[in-house]
Amino acid sequence: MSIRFHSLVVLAGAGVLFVGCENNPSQPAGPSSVRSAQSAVLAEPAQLAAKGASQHVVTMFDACDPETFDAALGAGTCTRSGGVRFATFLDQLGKHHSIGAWHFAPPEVTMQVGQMLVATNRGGETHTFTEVDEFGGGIVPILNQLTGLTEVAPECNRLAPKDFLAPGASSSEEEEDAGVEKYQCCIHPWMRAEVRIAAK
Ligand SMILES: [Cu+2]
Repeated sequence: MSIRFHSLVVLAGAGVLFVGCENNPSQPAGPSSVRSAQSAVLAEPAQLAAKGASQHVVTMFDACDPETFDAALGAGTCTRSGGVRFATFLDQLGKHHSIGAWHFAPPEVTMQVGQMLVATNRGGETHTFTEVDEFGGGIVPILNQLTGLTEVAPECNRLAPKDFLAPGASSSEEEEDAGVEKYQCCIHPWMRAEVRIAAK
């Protein structure tokens, strides 16, 4: 099987690459009305401690191999050392519809109204931590195809540049409403977390 990439669009400032495949051109993400959490500026632990808020952290992991990911997607795509080669990544995705090294940990969080939810990228690639009504595909058509997530989560089409979390970056928000929230990566849509928020 050969997969040809013909369009690479660099999102300025976010260091993220969108990959379009020839049957399914990628759609640019619109900047408007992002309802998800991720916009907030990184909250330093000291600031949180000062506010007296307790925080729950979801860590975003991947295992990209810089040499092969950068060769396929552009320099700077992957900033960790070693890992899963790009061809293996695509092959595994096609076979299993997900690849476990790319994940949110923990996948389930239980917390209370008034507490902080923090997402931190400890991988080598850019990820998003996007609240969605229902889990679905993301913004990279080839990854949607390989995972079988052909129905794109609409929230992923409304991302702003600040929603893209580069390696080392975090986002945080204070949870204000009780309920269950779903979060996914809009690049790697099998990366998911469910957050249960109890009333105070
Ligand atoms: Cu991701």
